[in-house]
Amino acid sequence: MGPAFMPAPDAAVLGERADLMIRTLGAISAEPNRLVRGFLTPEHRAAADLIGQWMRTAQLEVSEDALGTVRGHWPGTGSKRLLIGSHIDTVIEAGMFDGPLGVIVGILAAEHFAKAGRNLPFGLDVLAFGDEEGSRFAKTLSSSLAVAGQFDAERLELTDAIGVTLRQAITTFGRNPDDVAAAAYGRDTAAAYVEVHIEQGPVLEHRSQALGVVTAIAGQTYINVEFLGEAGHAGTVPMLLRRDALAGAAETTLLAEKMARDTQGEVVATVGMLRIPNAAANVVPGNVALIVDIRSGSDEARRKFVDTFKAEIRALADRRHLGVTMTDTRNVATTPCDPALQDGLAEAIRATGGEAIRLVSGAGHDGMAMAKLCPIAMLFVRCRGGISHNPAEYASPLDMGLAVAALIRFIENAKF
Ligand code: HGY
Ligand code: MN
Ligand code: MN
Repeated sequence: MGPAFMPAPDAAVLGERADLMIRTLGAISAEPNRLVRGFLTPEHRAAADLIGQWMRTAQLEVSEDALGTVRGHWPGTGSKRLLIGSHIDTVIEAGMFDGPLGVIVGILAAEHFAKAGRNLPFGLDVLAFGDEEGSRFAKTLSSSLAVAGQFDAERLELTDAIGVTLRQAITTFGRNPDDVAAAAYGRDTAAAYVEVHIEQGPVLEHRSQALGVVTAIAGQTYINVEFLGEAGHAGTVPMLLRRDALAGAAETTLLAEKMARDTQGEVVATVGMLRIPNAAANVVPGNVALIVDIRSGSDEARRKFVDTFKAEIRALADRRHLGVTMTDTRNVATTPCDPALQDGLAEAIRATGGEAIRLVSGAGHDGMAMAKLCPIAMLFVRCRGGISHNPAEYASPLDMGLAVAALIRFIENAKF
């Protein structure tokens, strides 16, 4: 069982260590002046190697699966394992904390038990996933879905922007695509999954709380909308005779914003990607595609929003004499966090002096995939100004240290 005495975790010291690790990992990027780390890229390889090194230093047993997920294992006296993880891939021009914070806090918490030689009744597995952001291949969460035993082999044929398939990218990364199935945990092994993540919103800061408990991960609908009008000469086509696809896309973007604002926060909608093939300043755009990201903590509210939104798009396309196609490329239900695990995290936060407020996550996470394997929970860490997916993203060393202390407390009290 190891020594009865274990030093109480020192949040300030742990926070400084976490901060140094975050900055060291944050320097691994495809570009010198901004953080870009895509799935199965050389930067992912370098980051995975660094994570593996930290896990070994923490006295964890390190392995890597076919999708590049690095695992650090600390054995327990029983066969079940508590899975702790997050992702190490990033969006383009990312912040350093989104993803890596959860892996680093997991390593520091597992190290607390490993260095004390304390074998709990369950094992600890820290997981560093490489594909949460979906910034390289169209479908995301491939690595956590594989761990959850839900990887669809068709994904191997997905191609990135230069035509490289996921299958080829796995091989280039040094892994074997035929081994994907071996990445999955058995349901009898995976007791639960806990993810620590920067909040990426302003609630904890507004409530002066370092930590919070997530109640659910908002459901998501992605709609690819494509308008077909008529390209024309910007100087000669009279305004009333135009079939301007970009004007249709612009009206759609403003419609999404207005409809979402009218829900008073129940639904959020974003157009973050718009494509104008053969764009030119002196050409009336004849073809424009956009992706609409729609999220809500309520599946019913999101479904109603999407139905109304699509009807309004068809009406505006008719008014503008545009053709329009709409394809749902993502439809993910709201993912609830396990109530008992939430209570365990709440008790741990209170033990570190917090109020343990509870909130919905508007951002998506690997927990959406892991919930298909086992009960999940998420611990949020205060995010300065609520800014994320932005180099200004920041969590303080002390808040990160409190997250480690709370996770240690959660693990000590957990019963699986
Ligand atoms: O889109 C999301 O919510 C996540 O950051 N991938
Ligand atoms: Mn993100
Ligand atoms: Mn994330």
